[in-house]
Amino acid sequence: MRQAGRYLPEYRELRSRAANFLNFCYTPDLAVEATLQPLRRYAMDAAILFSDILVVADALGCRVEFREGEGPVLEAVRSVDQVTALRPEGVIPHLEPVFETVRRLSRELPESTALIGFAGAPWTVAVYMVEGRGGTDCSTARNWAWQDTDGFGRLMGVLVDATAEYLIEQVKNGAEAVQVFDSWAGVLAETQFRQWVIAPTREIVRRVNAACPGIPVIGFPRGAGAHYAAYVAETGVDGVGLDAAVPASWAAEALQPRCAVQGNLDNQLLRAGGPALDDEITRILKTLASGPFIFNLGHGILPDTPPDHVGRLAEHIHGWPGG
Ligand code: 1CP
Repeated sequence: MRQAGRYLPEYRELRSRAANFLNFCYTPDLAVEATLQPLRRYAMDAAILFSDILVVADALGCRVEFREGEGPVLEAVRSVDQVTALRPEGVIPHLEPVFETVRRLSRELPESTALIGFAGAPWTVAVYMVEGRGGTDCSTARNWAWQDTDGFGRLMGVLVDATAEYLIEQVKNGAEAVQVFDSWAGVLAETQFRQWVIAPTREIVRRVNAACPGIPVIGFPRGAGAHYAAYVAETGVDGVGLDAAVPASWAAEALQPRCAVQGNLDNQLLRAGGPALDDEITRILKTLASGPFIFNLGHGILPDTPPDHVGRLAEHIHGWPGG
């Protein structure tokens, strides 16, 4: 999940130096620094590349703008003609500044700190491209997918290719694991979940595994509920990110025998702090830390989280046997 961001005063200062959020992501000096800021404060075992999932939409030619207080706004893609007008061949050249950031980070980070690259999953990036903004119920994308499955499938095909290439390029430049964020997986009914979450993710995992043997792929189908089991069994991911609503005891029984699990502290509790935070960290560790496990939040860190709470979390985990 996000570990950089607005909850850190030094991030807000750095952010104010870039003209806009995408320039921030495309300026290696700033993106390297934003990635490293949380590691300077806390004993984190891994760094997550500072970028955003929407850079792939931008690189395809679907212009993205991050507006203060409003979030991302995109030129909506709602027809096959608009899909045909996208520029898949431009993706890798456009994202060169991100690869430069990855190269610099891989040189700067100590051997013991893993560098995690990432991309949005095709379904989630498609939702932003079709809706044209965040914070919707994804109904324009879901409706297109039901009414014109082949047309929507064309967009998904472009995104599968671009996402796989982008992740492989991150690994070639130094990422040691990659995570695929499917933040809107949870809105889909079973048939669409299989078609637009499981199938494209399986294809991306297959391509990354073929090009980058030994590099773990972590999937995060947020809100997938009972679909988590099929997601793990059928996509071939090496690790799965759990949102905060997934019962840890169920994940230990149903998922951990097949892959590593990552999660799943409620980001609201990290912000709230206090004894309930300590109790919950302990409960998650007791339930999951005897299997393959990466402690994480169930979703990104909230901007009004007190930085001390994050420090307390890192200390608590490192104090755990084997932490
Ligand atoms: O400075 C700012 O105010 C911008 C806030 C911000 C940040 C810090 C955005 C805008 N993106 C990011 C960075 C980011 N995004 C990272 C880098 C790692 C890190 O910060 O440590 C990562 C991994 C992401 C991933 C991301 N972006 C996701 C997937 C994970 C998730 O949170 O579900 C999604 C959905 C986005 C889209 C996005 N980017 C930014 C916003 C505000 C949003 C959400 C818009 C919405 O739908 O409401």
